[in-house]
Amino acid sequence: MHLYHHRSRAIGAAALLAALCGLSSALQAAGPKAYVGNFKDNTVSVLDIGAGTVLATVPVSAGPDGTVVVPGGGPVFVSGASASTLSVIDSASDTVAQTVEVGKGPQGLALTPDGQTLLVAVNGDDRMAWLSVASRQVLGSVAVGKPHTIAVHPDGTRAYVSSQQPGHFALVEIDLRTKVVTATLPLDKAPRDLEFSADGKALYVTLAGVAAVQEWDPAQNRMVAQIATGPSPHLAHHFAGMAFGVVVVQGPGEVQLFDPASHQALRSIAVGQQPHWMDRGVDSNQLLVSNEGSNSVSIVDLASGQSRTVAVGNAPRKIAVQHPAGQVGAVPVAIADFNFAPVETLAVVGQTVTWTNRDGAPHGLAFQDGAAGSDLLLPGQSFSRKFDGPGSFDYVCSVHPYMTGKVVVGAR
Ligand SMILES: [Cu+2]
Repeated sequence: MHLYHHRSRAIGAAALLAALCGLSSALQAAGPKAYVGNFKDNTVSVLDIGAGTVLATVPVSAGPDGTVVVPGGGPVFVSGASASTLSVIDSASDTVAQTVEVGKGPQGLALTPDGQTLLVAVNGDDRMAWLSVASRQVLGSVAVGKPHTIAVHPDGTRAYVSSQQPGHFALVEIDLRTKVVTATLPLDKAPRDLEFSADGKALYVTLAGVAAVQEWDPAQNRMVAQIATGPSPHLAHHFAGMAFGVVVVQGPGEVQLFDPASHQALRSIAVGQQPHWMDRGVDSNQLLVSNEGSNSVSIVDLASGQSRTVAVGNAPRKIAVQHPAGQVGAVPVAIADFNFAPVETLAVVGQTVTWTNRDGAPHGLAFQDGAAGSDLLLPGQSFSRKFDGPGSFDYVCSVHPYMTGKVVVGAR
């Protein structure tokens, strides 16, 4: 909580300065940032995407691997695959604010759609752990053999983990509500990465030694198609707002575009050597690709096929772009068994909380601050409220006033 206080003061001071000096347009011109882990330097390069420059080089835990940027100016989590810790970078100052012990050799990281929970593939300890983004406390873990990367379904209900357990390669499905393994889908080769399409209908999987991307149907837990690529595809995705899917192909050093419906390759764009990872840039035509073999990042315009190259540190692997807060999903609260679950909900400024009546009886919502609630929420119905400022917001069920709850909204 300390950190959040600190950050809100810093933002307040910057806004005041901008208002006094008429600098607001200059401040707005500062573009979004991207964070790239340099695996052999034990640093993260912070890029200004618009300017194509390196803003800062931040020392982090050894073997920077999984990287997650919490949208809207939240913290950046970087796993130290050669250590047992995560580095937490404050994205306002681009310095390490905290180092969190998570267990041996943490690799892939993933954020739940509500922005509240970070999932960690603790490879050396054979488990997937989860921690609170707000408190940075490890809350629990579930056994998974040699977990490598993690993909969360866009509806937030489940995660898939690539398991590189020798002799037992698999995709492991975990129910995120109960944190129980619900399926283990065997693979004949070691899985490399897995990503959900933005609509949640496809799970794209890459395997060691297979020159194709496998498309799995998460509704049926089976492989439904293969997309042929050049040698060594690493990461395939269909990002929100893009008309096509994209694959980083390490062998030829390119990004391949494909048609998600027909699974046919469309065209390829050359990037650097041994490209490792990618993220969607500031619009649906921009892609950022880390080039492990040429110590650079390519900022690719998918429409024209043109790209700019930015030099970074030694062996850049994971790259993640800082996206706006609007892309943080709503925080769900269930009304069940005449209780609000959770009773206390954490949110950030600008975030929406959605209550859904999962009981057999009608309930309602009355906020103590007088904001509009709902007199009657029938079973199955939902109510949403967006929180535009920080604070603590108490509420009760308007039908059963003994049912109480609270939303705590923190600054970003
Ligand atoms: Cu009630």
